[in-house]
Formats: sequence, structure tokens, C-alpha cells
Amino acid sequence: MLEIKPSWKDWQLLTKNGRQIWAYKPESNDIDRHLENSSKISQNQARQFSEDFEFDSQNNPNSADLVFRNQWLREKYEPFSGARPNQPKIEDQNIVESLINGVNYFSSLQSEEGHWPGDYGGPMFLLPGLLIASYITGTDFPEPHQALMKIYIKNHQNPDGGWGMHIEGDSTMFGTVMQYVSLRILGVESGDPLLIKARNWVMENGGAVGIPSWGKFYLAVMNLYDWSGFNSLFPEMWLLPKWLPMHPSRYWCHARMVYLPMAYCYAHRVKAPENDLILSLRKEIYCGDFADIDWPKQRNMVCDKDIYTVQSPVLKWMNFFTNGYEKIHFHGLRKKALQFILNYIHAEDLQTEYLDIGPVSQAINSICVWHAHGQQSKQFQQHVKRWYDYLWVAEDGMKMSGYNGSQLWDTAFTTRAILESDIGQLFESTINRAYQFIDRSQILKQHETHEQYFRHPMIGSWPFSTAEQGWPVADCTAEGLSTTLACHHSGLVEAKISEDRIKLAVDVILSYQNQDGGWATYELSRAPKWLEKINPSEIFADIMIDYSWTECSSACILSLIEFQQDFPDYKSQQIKSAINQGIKFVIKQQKADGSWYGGWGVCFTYATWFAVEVLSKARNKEIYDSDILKQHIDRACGFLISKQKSDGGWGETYLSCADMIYTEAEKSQVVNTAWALLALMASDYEHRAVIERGLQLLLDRQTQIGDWPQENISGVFNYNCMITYSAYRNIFPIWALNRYYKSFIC
Ligand code: LAN
Repeated sequence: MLEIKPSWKDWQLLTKNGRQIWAYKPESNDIDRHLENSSKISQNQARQFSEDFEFDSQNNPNSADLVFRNQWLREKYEPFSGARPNQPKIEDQNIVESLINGVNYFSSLQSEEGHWPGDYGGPMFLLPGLLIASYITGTDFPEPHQALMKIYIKNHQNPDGGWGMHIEGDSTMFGTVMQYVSLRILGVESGDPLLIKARNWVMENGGAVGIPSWGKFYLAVMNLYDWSGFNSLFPEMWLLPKWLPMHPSRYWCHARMVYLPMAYCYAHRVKAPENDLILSLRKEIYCGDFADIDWPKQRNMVCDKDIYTVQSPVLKWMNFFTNGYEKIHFHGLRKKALQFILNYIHAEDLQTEYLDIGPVSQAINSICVWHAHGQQSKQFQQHVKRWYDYLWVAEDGMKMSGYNGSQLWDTAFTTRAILESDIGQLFESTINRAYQFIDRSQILKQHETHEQYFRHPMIGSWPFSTAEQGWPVADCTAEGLSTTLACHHSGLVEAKISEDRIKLAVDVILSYQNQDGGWATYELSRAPKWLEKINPSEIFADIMIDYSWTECSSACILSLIEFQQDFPDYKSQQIKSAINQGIKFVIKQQKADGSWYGGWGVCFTYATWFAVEVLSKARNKEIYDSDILKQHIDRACGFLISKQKSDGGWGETYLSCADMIYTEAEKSQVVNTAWALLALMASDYEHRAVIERGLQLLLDRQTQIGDWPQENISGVFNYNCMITYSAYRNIFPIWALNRYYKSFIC
């Protein structure tokens, strides 16, 4: 029943302290050995790969993580053999079975060190960035990796010949040209029918001159686009006084850490040497002759299929000045700025053990370090080792993940989903291992260059992935804290996370609260909203500032409420006031229809769940005015009920995120259904029949072994790019079933 195609077995996921590496035909579990992999593959093997990784993205572009799951299951899965809870009523028995089955199945996918590995792909522009880094630095991936990357890209081509920004998206110039160049780097001939089709798409849409600025950047590095067609990144910006709102230290950390190495490459005009491939590509991706292109005119040229954020007049003015300055820039200042930038890149590398904050900056930092120190330098080699932390193998091929994983996040949610009721008591070893991972993932040290490079205090925080990655996140800290408390309450674990460490986490959460009462992602909001006007990305919105979000705020408030129950005397007044301000913020975010917009999950059901969870908790604990809370909760339930589909479920598509309007999926989605149910049950919604209809859908969709189908993509960032959360299809149905069990059965 668990399908494992022949060459899937050649690929093994190795994990160590949360680190995840896919190794080709490993002989041992030693991760470090497999980073020096130089395997070759024969034509026959390559053919076998193509057969075994054949994937129909038209049916569903979301792979179900079968290479990892089926292999681990085959090794580790056993039907649940423990005792059942005391005799539920006959009519409830199948719900209990389903719940136990769901948890038991998912427990088999837990790593030894306690986390749940999983596919974190989705965006289509990440792998090309890494391939360009590997190309320009002359650092090839091993052949088996290259073969699987090729397959992945081919698998995700849209019927019109192009590729989207992400696996579910319509074709864009950015998606298409980046995949095109990648396939050529990987050795696919320009006469390949797939590439001919892609080229037609590019030509019909005006050629690669219309690629958005991030694409212009990558093409320039590949020497496929002239740097003079790129708006200045004004490296001297880093020398501006720090109190200025436009000083880059005030940007959202992801924008900061991407534009930092981009500015380095821009200033040095880093580019691959001309060779046959480059010369040929120049002919393949443009409508006219490369030599005839008026580059400065292309700076603001963006294909209309790509535009998400229109350039503001402020940005145009700024570009006018910075492009002008570029012509006369002062040598001394440029040198100083570049030295600062390089030092900053080094500091980021050391603070994160070369993982860097994310996949985009990891690849571009690699290019900078190679440029500054050479291919053989220790620093560059450290970078290369980390490339593999970002690669993932699924039945659609090898992709680049949106982060070095979602380890902490998934572990925290899974643990709480299991511990929602006494059912958790049946899974002692799973909880113990998860707790170990939570324990090990709390960030307890700060690098010495921490303050110098604008980092927020982070001792006591939790990250999204692993402690060594070293970037704390406000709501991940909250999830880490809530999970710690839940584990301690369960009585299943020996409490290794001390009271002091719990309080450190609380201090971090308090330090993260914004003036508006809400919580942002990695840092405080550091700049006024108008700074967004200089967002140069065209393809993302709200990328310049770290804003307060409903989800992040709700998670932080919830953890503070839970903490106060256990430790009522610690900073009592300060925490109460933080909770109060926080609730006001969440209430203010509610839309007229009763919903909340989700910035990091799809979409209104996601944020509405977070908000209702915290407002209901506050109401039950008699924090805040109960009547006001009731009003908001009722409106939220009204919204959810109005979106229930005739089969009892809920379903949204990614367009909810991009268009900011509730966009119903044709088919109900288990993940959306679970979020809606969790919210309704949290609020003690009175019409049980409504809840039962949704629950029935979850029961019906569950597979025999206890899994749920992988449906639409569930995650998002910056409104316009989607990201896979492969664990959600298990976590949230389990959580919803368990909450039902707690509320109505046991
Ligand atoms: C993430 C993943 C986790 C996510 C949550 C914790 C779920 C959220 O509540 C807060 C924001 C955060 C931490 C988040 C921010 C943006 C990230 C890092 C990502 C979606 C994963 C990938 C994305 C990153 C920006 C991708 C690289 C692209 C760029 C535009 C730089």
C-alpha cells in the first residue's frame, strides 16, 4: 500500500539535531560524510529517475511528501497497540479510533531527536537562485542532485509553457525565465520541446527585459542582463545615520538581509564570464538582439503578468537620485560602504552557522563570499555545505525549501494538538521526544556581534526552524513557550526547561510588543508605514517593515495568558497590560464581515482561528470585557458559518491571500476545515450540528493508515508567494478531532 518507487530508495533523509539532509545512496547516517558526495549516475539511472519521479502537477501541483513519508513509515509504522480510553459511547468510537489512528500515524514520522521533518517548498524562484550561485562559483551539485532538480522544474511547467512564482501560480516572467535559465545550467539543450514551449511563452510576453527587479538581479549576475538596466541599490545607504527612517537597519529583516548581499553584487557588478552558454542564452530569452537593448530604459520594465506592487512616485524619485549618484559616486564612500556590507555578511554567516536567515540570502551571500575570498576559501566551503540544508526530495523531484525547515513550528503545533485532551497520555514517548526537541531549540546564546548588526535581544526565544539557524521569531517563541507549558502540565515529561528559561521567553515576548499593541515577526516595527513606498520588489507587498500581525499577536497573547495562570506573580501588571493592549490590537484587525486576514497561512480561516482562539481564552479566563469579547467572537462565528460549504467543510485558495478577498476553493480543504472547526469549538459555538458536519468531512477524508490527503497549498508570505506546510494536513485535523473529543466525548 505504501508505494516506494525503485529509485526513491536511493534517497535517504538524514537528520541530526533537527538538521535535515537528503543523501544519495548513503552508507551510514553520518551527515557530514554525505556533504562530500560526488556520486555520478548513469544514463540508465537518470532514466529511472525520470520514471520514478514522474508527477502530474496538473492534477495537483502539491506533492504529498511521499518519498520521505513512505520510506519512514515502512520502517517505523506500527498500528496502535496501546489501551483505548475508557469506553466511549458506541457512536463516538469511530471518532476516537480516527483520532488515535491520526496521531499514531503521524508519530511514526517523528525523528529520533523529536521533530517532524517535512517538505517546505512552494516558491519557484529559490532553486534557480541557488543554481545561479553554483554556476557562477563553479561549484556543481553532484549528478544525482542535478538530475532530480531538472525533473522538479520540468514537473512544474504550466500547460502554457511558463512557470509561476510558486507551484500553484499562473505563469510569470520571473518564474519562467528563472526556470529556463536553470534548466540550461543543468544541461538541458535549447532544442528540448519543453524549452521551446517556454521560450514561446517568454517571447509572447515581451522577452526577459520585463523580468521584475529580483530577476534582473539574477540575470545580471549570470551576465545575461546588463547591470546598467538595474536601478541602483545605493550601497552607501548603509552609511546613513541610523536615526533616519530609511536606514536599512529599520527594514524587515528579510528585506534587509536580501538587499545587503544584492548591494554587494551590484556595487562590484559581479557577473559570470561570457561563454557559449551565456552567449546562447542571450539569444534565447530576448525578443531582439542583446547588443541592441537600451538597458537603462529597462530598469522599470516589468511584465504585466508579474506586477503585484506598482512602483510609487516616491520610489521613482529615489531611483532618479540614486541612479544619478551612481554615475559620480565617491570612491572613498563606496569603499567604506562595501567594507561594512562584507563585514555584515560575515557576521550573519557566523551568527547562523552559514545557514543565514533564509534561502534567498543564503545563495546570494555565497556569491559574495566567493567573490571576496575565492572558491577554495573556508568561508565559501562552509556556505556550500549549507546549500544541502535547503534541498528537499519529494515525489516531484528535488526542490529548494523556503527555510532550512519548519522544525520548531511543526513540533510545537503537533505536540499541542496531541496534548489537547487526555488522549495525549497514550503517546508518552512521542511527547517526550518532542519535548526534547523543544528544549534543545530554545535560543540561549547570542553572538558577540549581535548588537552591532541590529539584532533584537533573543536569549530565551525560539526560532522557526533550529537553534543553530539563530533567528528568533516572536510567535515561534510564543509557540515554544505554550508547548513547554503544555508538556509540563501533561505530567508526561521530566521538566528540563527551568522556570528561569520560561521567564526568559516571557521577557523576550514582552520586548517584542509594538506600540500598536500587536506583535510582528522577527523584530519590532522599526520604521513608519510610508517606508513601504520604497518597496522596490514589484512582486511582493509589505516587505519593507516588520508589521504587527493578527496571527503573531494572538499567539503571543495566548502564551502570556497561559504563563500567567502558572506564574501569577511574575511581572504581573506588565503582562496584564501587554495582554490588554494585545487584545485591543487583535480586535481592531477584525474585518466588517467578522473575519481576520491571514498573512502567513491561507488565509481568512487561518487568522480567524488564531484570533478566536485567543479572544475565547481571554473570555473564559475573564480577562478583558466579556461582552465586548463575545460580540467579536460571535461575529467571527457568523463569518465562519457563512462560509461552510454544502459538504460540511471549508476551503480557500491562495487567491484569498493575494487578492485579500475570501476566495472559495472548489473542493473543501481539510486544513481550512480544521481551522474553522478549531475556532468554532474554542468559542463554544452552540450549534453542535454545524461542527459535526465539518468533523464528518475530516473523518471521511482520512486515509486508512491515518493520514489525510495533501490538498491545496497552505502557507504564504508577502501576500503573493505561497509556501508548503506538509505537516498541516495532519496537525490540524488531529487537533480538531482532539478538541472535539475533549469537548464532547470524554
Ligand atoms: C516564514 C515562515 C514562518 C512564518 C510564521 C512563523 C508562520 C509567521 O507567523 C511569521 C513569519 C514567518 C517567520 C516567516 C516569514 C517569511 C519567511 C521567512 C517564511 C514564510 C518562510 C520563508 C519566508 C522568506 C521571506 C522567504 C524568502 C523570500 C524573500 C522575500 C526574502
